[in-house]
Amino acid sequence: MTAVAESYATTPDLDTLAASRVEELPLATRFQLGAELTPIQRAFFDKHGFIVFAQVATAAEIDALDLAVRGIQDRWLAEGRKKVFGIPLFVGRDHEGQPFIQRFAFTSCFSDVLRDFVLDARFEPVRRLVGEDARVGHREKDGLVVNRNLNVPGTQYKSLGWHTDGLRDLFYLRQIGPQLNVGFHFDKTTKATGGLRILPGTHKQGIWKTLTHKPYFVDNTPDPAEIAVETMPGDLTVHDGRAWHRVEPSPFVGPESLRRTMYVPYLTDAYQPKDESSKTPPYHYLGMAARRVKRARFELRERLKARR
Ligand SMILES: O=C(O)CCC(=O)C(=O)O
Ligand SMILES: [Fe+2]
Repeated sequence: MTAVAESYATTPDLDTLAASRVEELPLATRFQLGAELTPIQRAFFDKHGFIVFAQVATAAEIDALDLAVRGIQDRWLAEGRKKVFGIPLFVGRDHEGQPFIQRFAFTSCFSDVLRDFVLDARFEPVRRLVGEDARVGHREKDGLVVNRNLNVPGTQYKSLGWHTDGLRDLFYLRQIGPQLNVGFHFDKTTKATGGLRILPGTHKQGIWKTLTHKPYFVDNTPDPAEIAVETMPGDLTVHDGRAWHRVEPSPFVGPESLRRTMYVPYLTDAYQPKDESSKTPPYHYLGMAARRVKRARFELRERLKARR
């Protein structure tokens, strides 16, 4: 009756179940995105703080998006760009030692392929889950973010420790509000190959647990209660940023470890566009410092190796 991640099967009547049957569904359930979110889909998301919609994008669309991202990388590397609208890029190395952008911000401002894709009508029900008047913040927050986790020597971003996304609100002394993270997944990831891990249900924890349940970002050890959000290329996931989550690194090294995701900023608060003169938000300085240390360590190791 239910879809299990191992077989990646989907069942036509799954999405029309009564909401009261949510308890019967395994956490690995994969839903189908239709014209509206169904009661069972809403119940699942509300209960667990995340939901997976199977293959909302085709293989051809994924290829076109990937090509667009690589085009942006070529331009930004040629320009020697370090930031976009104040948001630092994460620039690491690929498996051949070439510069490789691992976190892009505001990509939809630099590619019509990306912009048109995220504005496509099929994603309307997801936008309305965030709010009836929610908009895609092309120029707000970090814009349309593309992450490329890669496990190679010299990587700047192969994983991410435990966190909630509410910490950013605290930096601004705002109350932590619901923040729905809508992600497109370009690659297959399974429990065994790394990827997103969530503590289901923790989006309903109090502020104290949000602050103290785990040390932010430094701890990336598996938790017995975590679940792996397994994805196929073209899947869309929504997770509540107030839930504890992390990204497990791939056990592979090199191109096989590549995990590409794209996160859409659906926003409902006052319009706050950014441009090239925008300041870097304070919390990004912590990340920049950490990446500088990582880079220095990597370069030192390379130099020592070269001397031997
Ligand atoms: O890579 C992911 O799927 C999640 C990334 C994430 O949690 C974040 O950037 O805050
Ligand atoms: Fe996050």
